[in-house]
Amino acid sequence: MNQRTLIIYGFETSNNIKVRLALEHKGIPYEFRTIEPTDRDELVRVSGQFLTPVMVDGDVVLFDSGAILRYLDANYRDTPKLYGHSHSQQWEIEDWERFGRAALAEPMMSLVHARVRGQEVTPALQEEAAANFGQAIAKLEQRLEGRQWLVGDEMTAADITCAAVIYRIRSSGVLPWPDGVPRTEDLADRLMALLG
Ligand SMILES: N[C@@H](CCC(=O)N[C@@H](CS)C(=O)NCC(=O)O)C(=O)O
Repeated sequence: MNQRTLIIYGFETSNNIKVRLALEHKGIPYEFRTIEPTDRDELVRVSGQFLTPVMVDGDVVLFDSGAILRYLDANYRDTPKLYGHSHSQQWEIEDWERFGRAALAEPMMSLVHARVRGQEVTPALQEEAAANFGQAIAKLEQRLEGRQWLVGDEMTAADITCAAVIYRIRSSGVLPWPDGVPRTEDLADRLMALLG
């Protein structure tokens, strides 16, 4: 497939980093078009909705980071797989991907969405988010004991999803970073090295 250049529209957020990690891991050339978060006219013209990332690959237009990862696996078959090599492995990857999108990302999203809505981010809301994030990180740290990857023996969509969220939380300082989570930090560092 493909003489054309795949395009991603986005800006610096976990879901955009996730898609870029997948493209780098697969070695698929792409152009990243940075949008201004306060001006989404082009995004809406291209994709008919408001959120990033958006992918354009020839005639195919997609939004939602998880949908884009699945599209890449289904259509770029001669590149490293993101969703495993067996039925049961795919289920396990999807379980950890769900964890990355829900328990791990939710504390950050609750604060970001409150700010975007103009709601007051109270100390109580912040404390609740920090406590929930601490619990999610503890689960990840435990899972990574004695293993390099969340599922199987190679990088998958599970690692990419969690690493992008971890990187974003750590670099933005939106939540206090917990002590004593070296395996989680190492996973994020190894994946972020893909972006140079
Ligand atoms: N389910 C979507 C969520 C997309 C999403 O929430 N995108 C954020 C950036 S990560 C966004 O554009 N938020 C709108 C805003 O910032 O106002 C995905 O996984 O791609």
